[in-house]
Amino acid sequence: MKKALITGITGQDGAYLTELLLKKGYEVHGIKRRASLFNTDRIDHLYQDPHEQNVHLKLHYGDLSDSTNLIRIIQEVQPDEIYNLGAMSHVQVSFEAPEYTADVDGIGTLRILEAVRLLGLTKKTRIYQASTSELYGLVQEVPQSEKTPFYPRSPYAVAKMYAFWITVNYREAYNMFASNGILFNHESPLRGETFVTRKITRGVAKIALGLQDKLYMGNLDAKRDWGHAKDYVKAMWLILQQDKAEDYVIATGITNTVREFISLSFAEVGVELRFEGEGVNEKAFVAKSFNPDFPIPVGKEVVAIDPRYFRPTEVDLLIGDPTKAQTQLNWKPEYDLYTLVKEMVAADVELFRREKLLKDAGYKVLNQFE
Ligand code: NDP
Ligand code: GDR
Repeated sequence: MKKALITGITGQDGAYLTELLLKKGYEVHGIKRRASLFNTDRIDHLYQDPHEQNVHLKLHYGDLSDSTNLIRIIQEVQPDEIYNLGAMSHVQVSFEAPEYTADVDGIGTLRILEAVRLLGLTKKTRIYQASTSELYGLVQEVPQSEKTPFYPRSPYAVAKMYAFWITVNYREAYNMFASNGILFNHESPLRGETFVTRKITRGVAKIALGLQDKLYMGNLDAKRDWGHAKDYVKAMWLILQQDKAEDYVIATGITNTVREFISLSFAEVGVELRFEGEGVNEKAFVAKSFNPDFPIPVGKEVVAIDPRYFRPTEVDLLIGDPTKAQTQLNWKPEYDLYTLVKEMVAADVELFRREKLLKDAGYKVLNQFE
């Protein structure tokens, strides 16, 4: 039985990857951070009581900022594959916590590589590094491929650039099987609530159910190549099954603006929008409302701009060229933007329907103080 170790197992990708690897018969080990509240919601359905026989999912407390703990866990587990998904992954937050981001996202990767080397596991353990389309930053060329030069535009992207190159360097210097997946944005109903897609689908669901008035957004002109996390974790696995360690772009090859994502999401609840104005004065109003389940008045303002969400340096346009992954990995995504949006909006409508039911029945929504 192959053993995999996943950092960031409690995140969006960690959850989908764990599910995939368990299905493939792996013993999966994950590193979770100690938190003052439970933080394993996304993988609770996969959790097995450690007192049972044949437990295939095991969690270890740890942190990418702590070498001692990473070395101990890697020594204990002796993994065949390590998926380094752990990171402070929010671009805007990285401007507020740049040193922490550099430590966890940049040096954290070095700590994993060095632990494998020090423990003499370079022949046994294959390493996947979660690299990102944010490395491309300021547009040099489109579509972006493995050959496109990097120009990172945030402390997050700069830290990930270090992680990218230290992975390449350990591969070349010590002949390790260490690969970067340069993944473009990928989303799902498990996406963190403050990333733009999930913020939109949650907002749309709440507005449709009468639980929220308006959605405040940042830059609506940013263009992203959005895929589904379920498709993208398959690529991570494929990258580690190759004969040779290499780096791969994983993307759909199609780009859309944030504004378009908003329109598609409102369309899922039967609402057509009309955008008016420019920059900070842009607003969106309900132009047509044709779903009797969610009767939103025509003319209602549902989107406005809050400059707080603008970034000091923005990444304007991402569109990936997945040719290498398609030909060498035989990777092909099953979802497109429409099926992704449909699934995300439906999941959030379901989530907030439950909240509304509780609220209407007089129960207080948990974790909210008055
Ligand atoms: P999430 O933010 O959903 O998950 C991040 C994970 O990292 C969580 O499990 C989090 O733990 C953990 N983590 C955060 N800080 C630390 C730390 N100091 N030590 C150990 N673990 C830590 O991210 P995604 O699942 O979306 O992304 C996975 C990886 O892929 C990240 O490295 C991200 O930067 C990268 N990436 C993501 C893309 C995307 O579009 N989703 C695209 C390209 C790259 P906790 O749950 O406790 O917060
Ligand atoms: P990104 O994702 O920065 O691409 O990083 P995010 O969803 O945060 O932003 C995408 C674009 O939307 C614009 N935007 C807003 N973003 C947020 N979060 N909130 C808003 O209100 C808002 N309004 C407009 C942003 O300015 C940006 O242009 C994600 C993360 O998962 C990274 O970890 C990963 O490496 C990259 O994707 C690929």
